[in-house]
Amino acid sequence: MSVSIVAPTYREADNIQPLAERIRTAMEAAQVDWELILADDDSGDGSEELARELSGSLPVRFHVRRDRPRDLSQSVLDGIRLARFDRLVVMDADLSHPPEQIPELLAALGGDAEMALGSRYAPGGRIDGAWSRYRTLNSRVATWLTRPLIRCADPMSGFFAVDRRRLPEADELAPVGFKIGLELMVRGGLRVREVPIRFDERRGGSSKLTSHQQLAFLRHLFRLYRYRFGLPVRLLSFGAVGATGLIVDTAVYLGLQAAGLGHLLARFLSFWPAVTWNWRLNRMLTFDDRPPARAVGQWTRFAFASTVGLATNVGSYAALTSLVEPFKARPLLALFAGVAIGSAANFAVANRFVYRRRRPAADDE
Ligand SMILES: Nc1nc2c(ncn2[C@@H]2O[C@H](COP(=O)(O)OP(=O)(O)O)[C@@H](O)[C@H]2O)c(=O)[nH]1
Ligand SMILES: [Mg+2]
Repeated sequence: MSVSIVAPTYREADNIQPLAERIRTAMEAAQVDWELILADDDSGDGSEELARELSGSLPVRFHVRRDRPRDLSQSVLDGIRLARFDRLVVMDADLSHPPEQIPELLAALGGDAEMALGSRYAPGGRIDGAWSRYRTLNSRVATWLTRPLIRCADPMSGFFAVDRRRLPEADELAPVGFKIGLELMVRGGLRVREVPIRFDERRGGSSKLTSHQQLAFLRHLFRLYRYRFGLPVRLLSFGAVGATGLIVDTAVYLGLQAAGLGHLLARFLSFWPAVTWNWRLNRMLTFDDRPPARAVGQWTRFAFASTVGLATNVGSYAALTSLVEPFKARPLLALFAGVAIGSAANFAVANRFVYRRRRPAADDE
């Protein structure tokens, strides 16, 4: 049996040698042929030199991504591409994931299990070392947020075994940040078998899990929800963006009047910053899976979509209050209905013509 072990690293110089040695001991005992690929993000802490030295006596390879924002998931995907064997194990390099349990993961793979997941929360799993209450809560909340996507006790674990041939193609994946395992499970639709593990406190170095990473996680979750649930998630996102746009609209409208402008002019002018705000946020979030388009053209199309939305909004208000019996006596209800219908029209045009699925030739950079 043979396995490629991929460990993402960022400034793990203290841990690389003990990691490689513990893997060697464990693999020799289990008679597994192995290689360790350190998927590094240009740590610049001597890891590279160290790995080169180790590679004289152990099957250790070092891969560096340079000149790109660092990203654990992308590093792991690079490592997977480079692997010599199809049977893969992904694990952290900080000795949180015990190399001694790699054989158990490999044994759990196969049959109807397409991924064997090292699980801290499955019965029998445990966490050594004192976690702060904040860290525990954080981990629990993050796990709970994945419930609609995947049914397993520890989907956030970064310790797993998979067969490369079962993985989705790289262009079907869009992970950001730390949770490559979750990405593979959800987009690959992999059947998961959990193996309880003993999770250790990291040995040397320091954790890279920052608030920036947590934000990246929310973004990653959003992408996975959109992947899994499609239109409703896109609509929700579009609606939430619209609600923030309304705040911009109102603030500018009030600000301009405070500066001495008349209310009609203020109303006309405040529409544009709000449109611009919405266009930008939808580009960054709601439709960030669509191919990139030139900003000016896309803004113009979005402004058009918003005008259609506004016209539909006001138009349906007028129609409902003058033609439809229950609304005649309830103008506020008609206002809400107008907002809903207008937003739907806005969305429909944006979805079809603004953030286009495929890039038409005329819009090429
Ligand atoms: N390539 C790469 N590896 C990373 C990056 N951030 C963290 N890692 C590695 O990913 C693993 C888990 O990160 P860690 O900081 O221990 O996160 P924590 O276990 O959630 O505290 C470790 O092996 C890190 O060295 C990154 O930006 N790029
Ligand atoms: Mg760690």
